[in-house]
This record gives sequence, structure tokens and C-alpha cells, in this order.
Amino acid sequence: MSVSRRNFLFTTAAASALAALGKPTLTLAEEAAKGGTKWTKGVCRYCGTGCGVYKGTRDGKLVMVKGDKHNHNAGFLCLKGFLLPQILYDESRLTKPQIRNKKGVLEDASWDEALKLIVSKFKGSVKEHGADSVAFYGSGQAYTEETFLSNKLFRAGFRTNNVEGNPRLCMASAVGGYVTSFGKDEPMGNYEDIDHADVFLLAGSNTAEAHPILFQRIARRKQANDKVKVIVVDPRRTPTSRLADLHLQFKPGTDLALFNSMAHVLIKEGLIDTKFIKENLNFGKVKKVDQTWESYVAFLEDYSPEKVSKITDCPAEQIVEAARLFGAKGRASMSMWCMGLNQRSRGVWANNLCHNLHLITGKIGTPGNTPFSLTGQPNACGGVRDGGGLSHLLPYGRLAGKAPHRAIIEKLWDLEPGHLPSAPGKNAIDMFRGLDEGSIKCIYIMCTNPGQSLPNVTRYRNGMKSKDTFVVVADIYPTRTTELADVVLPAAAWSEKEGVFGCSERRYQLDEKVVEAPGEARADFQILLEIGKRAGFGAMLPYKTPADAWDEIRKLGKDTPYAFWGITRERLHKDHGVIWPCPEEGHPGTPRRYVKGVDPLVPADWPRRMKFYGRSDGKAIVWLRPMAPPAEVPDKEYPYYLTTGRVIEQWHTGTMTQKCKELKTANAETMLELHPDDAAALQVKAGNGVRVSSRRGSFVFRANVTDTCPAGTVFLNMHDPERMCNLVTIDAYDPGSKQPEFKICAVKLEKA
Ligand SMILES: Nc1nc2c(c(=O)[nH]1)N[C@H]1C(S)=C(S)[C@@H](COP(=O)(O)OP(=O)(O)OC[C@H]3O[C@@H](n4cnc5c(=O)[nH]c(N)nc54)[C@H](O)[C@@H]3O)O[C@H]1N2
Ligand SMILES: Nc1nc2c(c(=O)[nH]1)N[C@H]1C(S)=C(S)[C@@H](COP(=O)(O)OP(=O)(O)OC[C@H]3O[C@@H](n4cnc5c(=O)[nH]c(N)nc54)[C@H](O)[C@@H]3O)O[C@H]1N2
Ligand code: SF4
Ligand SMILES: [Mo]
Repeated sequence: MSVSRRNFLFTTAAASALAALGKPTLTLAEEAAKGGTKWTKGVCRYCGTGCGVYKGTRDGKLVMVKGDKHNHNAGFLCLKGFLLPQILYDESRLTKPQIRNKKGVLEDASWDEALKLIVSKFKGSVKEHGADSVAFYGSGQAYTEETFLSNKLFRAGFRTNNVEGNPRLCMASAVGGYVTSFGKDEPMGNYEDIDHADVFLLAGSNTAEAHPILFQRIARRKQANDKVKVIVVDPRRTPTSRLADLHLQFKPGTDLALFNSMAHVLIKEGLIDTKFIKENLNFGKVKKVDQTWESYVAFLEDYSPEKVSKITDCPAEQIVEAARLFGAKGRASMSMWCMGLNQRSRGVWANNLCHNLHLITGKIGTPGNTPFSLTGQPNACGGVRDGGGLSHLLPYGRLAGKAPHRAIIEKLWDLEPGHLPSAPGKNAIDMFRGLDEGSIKCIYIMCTNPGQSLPNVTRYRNGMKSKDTFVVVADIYPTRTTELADVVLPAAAWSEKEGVFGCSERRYQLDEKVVEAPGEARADFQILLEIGKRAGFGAMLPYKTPADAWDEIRKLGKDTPYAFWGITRERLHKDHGVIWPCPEEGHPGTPRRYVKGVDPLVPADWPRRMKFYGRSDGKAIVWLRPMAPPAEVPDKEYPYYLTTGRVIEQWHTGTMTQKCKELKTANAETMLELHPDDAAALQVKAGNGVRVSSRRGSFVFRANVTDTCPAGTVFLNMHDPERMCNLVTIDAYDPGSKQPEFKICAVKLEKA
């Protein structure tokens, strides 16, 4: 399919959709146009694309945001980015600490009262119930310095590995996929690969709505070159699939079989790179038995397109066509995926199977040839993944469960040998189960809204609400979680503080402070620091500002595959982001990892073109992952698939986007996307109430009758604080990554 000008505008409209919302009421922008505006470099605080922005301030107010022409986004921003200033100025901003009184009502308090209470509760709990009775739950939207500080405060201070964050709900399966396939986390390619790719495989990624500026770049690439093909692998029709030459639709969860079938076709049709396979690949163990190329080929025998078509409902010819497009010799193939693969009870497997396609075709490590996991949040990569903000991790690729890794961090942090806790921490779901079951007594929640965003949320809301638990929430607005908290702390927002964000392409960039926080709101870094000092850990936290912590953070990454020693604070102020590895100050950064002559961590005398240095033999692993069903599939009682996700105008739990005039009415109500055939069977018309029930909960949503989902599958977005889809979703998780299966559960529907 060639993309006509009209089609191009149509498909990229999502990226510049202000027009679709009518005349924007950018009164702040009009103010900016009056002149006298000061512009400061920064980063959009929404998605993991990490667009560079300039922030316009006048008279102490942020009045406008525009795209940074010198950054990867070439001056483009999507509408959420443009409308950022409004998230600071709603009158409901939290400006004073609050403590829940004996009657159960939140009451204004002083910082001193709030901090005193927090420290006495946390220290008291450690003393009485042990260190693992306290926990920290952070965010991929917190700055690297904030995640670093919480990590040090909880692991080295309180001495627990109960340090988690919402990237567990988001990126854990991608981490698991990268680590098992390549030996180290994080993508190896970069956004420039988009400009070189001939084939895009967009799997479980609604790029047009969730990563609009990257989608726009894909669309531009396609418009510039008629031969560029886009394959979309998604059970739903989405604005992304409008760009597709080939859209594979299938029963949710069955794409494991589909990827194996593509590999089957690639091998049958000789679209593989035998030399690359021989030199660079090992085959993962199955039941402790080493595998070989031959056993892999035999394993794939079960995945002929005809057989898989029966499992998936996806036509066999389409599977063959997808494999032929992906594997075509001499053409560059880039895969991108997001929550459709990660939020699955077999999310790590889904990631492995996507990596396999690149590995057996050798379509990896050259311009346009790369597997590329899209990251959701602006700093899930930089802060939580790289910085070690998940319970099983320590900073920069070390593992909390490995004594030699703890010893390295103990040395870097000047701690006694054996100081860091060896007991494993709890993953996000188990952490909130711990609150519900009583093993966790105190939790500090920062920059995330689990009272809305956790699956099967009622159970976890009960745990937070319980009189036996002590819940602290730092946020910028009242939320579905602050309503459950014992102490609410008013946080400074994006632009009212500074810090480093690391986006999907390993680019670290500095987001600068440009305005003061309202009322008594304080930056998360300062709040954590004050808690640490009051709790008696001042000596190990010798910082005044986030900038003070940066050199220690660089040191933690030194001599690791993350190697960003060269990304100094001065450089971050000046440059428009730098992509690690960047081991020395003069180093320009590394567009492609693992590649000889490009990645400084591959020795010049390495005999092959790539070295997967996360493994001692420098080889990647192809895993034999069978088709496995989701945790719950429809049955007689619950006959529909429910899948959940995003729309372009809203961000997660809506706390910020619903403060923007232009966004608050756009898709703000979560409606049930229901196929016309299903609507007819239920005798439901557009706008009617439909009760959606699962084994866990039930809620009435109004119907949006549309054929975006195939009959038998319904969709809800996650954004509406009044109508929460997570009352219904399932909290089963992947046994490896512990990431919950937000994407698939079984429901029944009744006209309400
Ligand atoms: N506008 C907006 N943008 C965002 C966000 C936001 O809240 N709003 N959040 C950011 C964050 S944190 C994240 S994680 C990303 C998420 O970005 P995406 O993952 O792109 O968005 P989702 O809508 O969650 O899900 C993507 C697709 O997965 C599909 N899917 C469901 N089941 C399956 C399956 O079994 N297999 C496959 N292959 N696909 C399936 C769904 O139909 C859906 O279209 O977006 C980021 N960007
Ligand atoms: N059903 C369903 N549920 C899902 C998903 C799904 O696809 N389907 N996706 C999951 C995924 S991928 C993700 S990432 C999560 C996201 O879930 P959450 O992280 O819970 O959602 P957000 O709305 O981003 O929450 C961020 C909170 O931080 C506050 N905040 C903003 N700036 C600051 C700040 O500087 N400091 C502090 N302290 N607070 C601040 C905001 O007001 C907001 O309340 O949701 C998960 N839940
Ligand atoms: S694409 Fe993502 S990072 Fe870029 S402006 Fe939009 S929300 Fe912000
Ligand atoms: Mo996410």
C-alpha cells in the first residue's frame, strides 16, 4: 500500500490531533505570544518516547511548551506534550501535607508533624516486625535521582529489598526478554533505525496513540518510500493498524503460536542467516536439557501456519505473508512492541519469540534491523530499570539476590560487608498482597496511583484502606490512592524540580526546573532526603540537591554495561540528551549496542560483527517457547475476552490529562468498545449501560458500539477514575517477570 498525502495526514492526525478537538483554548499560549518569554530545555513528562521540549516561562509561570528541534523529535510534540503547562495549575493541587485523623478524615498538617509520624511508624515497624514489614512503591515517572535515593534509603537505610515500582506493571516482561535473550536489559537500537527500516513489525503496540511521535516518524518513513511495509500484530483494529499493509488479528494471547509460526515459515523458505546463527546463537535449555538448531527446527514443526491458524483464528496466508515480509533478504526489519506482549502471563516468552525472529534472520545490529521494545513511561528505563528500582535488582544490572553483586554496591556505598539485605523483596502484586494479608505494615507510594492502576484493584484497595496498614502517598493531586492514605504529601511536579529521564532509546536527558512549586509542595528528592535524615541515615545521604547525587549515580554505572560515566551534569545541561554506553566524557554516545566498531564495550579485536557481552561467550540465546494459554480464557459463564489499554488523549489514571481543558472531555469517560454483533445479541444500543463482570468484580460502562474489536472481544481504557476497568481485570502474573496480565481476562456482559 502506498500512502497518499491524504492518507498520511489521516494516519498521522493522531500525532497532531489538536485539530480534531476543535479550536484549542490555549490561553496560556496566547499569553506567551505577548513576548518576554524565557525558554529552557527539558523533556516531556509523559511517554517513554522522551521528546525534547522547550519550556516557556513568564512572570514565574510556565506558559507554553514547544518541541526541541535539536532533539530526536525534531521539534514535534503530540497534543499531550503541547498541553503540559496546564497540569501544574489546577486549583485542586495538593499544597499542604495531610494526616488522617481518628475520625478517618484527612486533615491539614505541618511538614514537621507529617514527617515525624512517617519516621516513627516506619522505624517502629522495622523494630517490631522486621525490616521487611516496610516497603517503597515508586514510578517510571520519577527522576533517576529520586529512584536512586529511595533505593538507597530503603535498601541501605531500612535494610529491605521491598523496593518496587509501577514498571513492574509495564516493562518487567521486556526486561525479562532482553535479559534471557541477550544477557542484559535495554534495547540495542535507537530511533534513527526507524529512518532505515523497510519493514516494521508493530506487535501489541498501539503506537499511534501511545507513542505518537514515533508513529509519526514511522509514517514519514513509509510516505517517503513506497516499498516500506508495516505489519501490525494486534487483536484490535487501532489507529496504528490503519497504517498497516498487513494486520494480523487473532484471539488474545495466541500470538505466541503466531510468532513461532513466522519462525517456521522463515526456516522453510530459507529466509534465515545461517552464518549468523552458527556464530552468534545458543539455544536455551528446555527442562534442563541444552537445545540445538536442529531441536529448535523440530520444535517449530508443530507451528505450521495451517495449524496455527486454527489456534489463533488468523488466516494462514497472512502468517506466511508476514514472515516473507519480515524475512525478505536485503531489507531491514524493525520490530516494536509494548503492552500487548508485556502484560501477559507469558510476557517474557512473547518477548523471546519476537527476539528469535531477528536472531535467526540476522536482522539485528545494522541500521534499521533491530528488536525495539517501546517503553511506556518517561523514566522506566533510566530510573527504575537501569537504576535498580525493582525488588530483585540493584543499581545498573546487579541482582539483589547475588552476594557478589551486593558486595560491589556495599563497597560503592561505603557500607559494612553484609549490610545490604539478602532476603528477596516482594514484587508489586505481592507487595500489595502483603498489605492485604498483613506482612507489610507500612508503605511509601511515590508518583503512582495504585488505587486505580493495579489489576483486581478492590483487593489491594482494601489492603491500603485497612486500619492495620500505614500508607503514605506523595502526589501532586488528590487521587484514588490518596483517598486511602494515612498521610498525603504534596509533591512538586515536573518543571518545579529537576532530574534526569532515560527514554526508550537509552537517551539520558536532563529535565530542568523552571518554576516554583505551589504552597508547601516539595520535590520528592527533598522529601525522601528529609525522611532519611530524620530516620538516622543522614551520613549515607550526603546530598542537598539531585545534582549532588549525580556523580555517585554515574559511579554506580561505571564499569558496567550501562557505562554512562561520560554523561556529566554539565553535559546534560548543554546537550539534547546522550545515548549510553558513553564511557568517557568526550564520547559521543552509542547508537547501536553490541556492534563492533560502534559500541565501545565491544573489543576492537572481537572476531565477529556483534558481541552480546551480557554473556561470557558473547552469544545470544534462541528460546524454544511453546504456545501457552492466558491465565483465564472465556468459558460458558464468562464468554468474552476483555482487553484494556489506552487512548491518545488520556494518560493512565487521568490525574494530569483531566486537568487540561482540551483533554478533559476527550475520551475521558471509559466506555465499553463492543462489536455490533455482540451489541445486537445483547440488545444493547450505543450509549446503553452494560454490566461487565468477571470472577473478581463488576461495573456498568456505557457501550460504544464499534467494530474495533472482533466479536467476542471487548475493550476498556484504563483512564477513568470514576469507571475503573481494574475492578474487573485479573491479577495473575508472569512467573518470570511477575508482570500482571492486564491484557486478557474473561468477562460476561449484561444489559444494565
Ligand atoms: N496516550 C497515552 N500514551 C501513553 C500512555 C497513556 O496512558 N496514554 N501510557 C504510556 C505507558 S506507561 C505505556 S506502558 C504505553 C503502552 O502502550 P501500548 O502498549 O501501545 O498501549 P495499550 O493500549 O496498553 O496496548 C497496546 C495494544 O495491545 C493489544 N493487545 C491486547 N491483547 C494482545 C495480545 O494478546 N497480543 C498482542 N500482540 N496485542 C494485544 C491491544 O489491543 C492494544 O492495541 O503507552 C505509553 N503512552
Ligand atoms: N487495566 C489496566 N491497568 C493498567 C495498565 C493497562 O494497560 N490496563 N497499564 C499499567 C501500566 S503499563 C502502568 S505504567 C500503570 C500506570 O499507573 P500509575 O502509575 O498508577 O498511573 P499514573 O496516572 O501515571 O500515576 C502517576 C501519579 O503520580 C502523580 N504525579 C505526577 N507527577 C508527580 C511528581 O512529580 N511526584 C509525585 N510524587 N507524584 C506525581 C500523578 O498525579 C498520578 O497520580 O498502570 C498499569 N495499569
Ligand atoms: S510522544 Fe510522548 S514524549 Fe512525545 S510529546 Fe507525546 S507524550 Fe510527550
Ligand atoms: Mo506503562
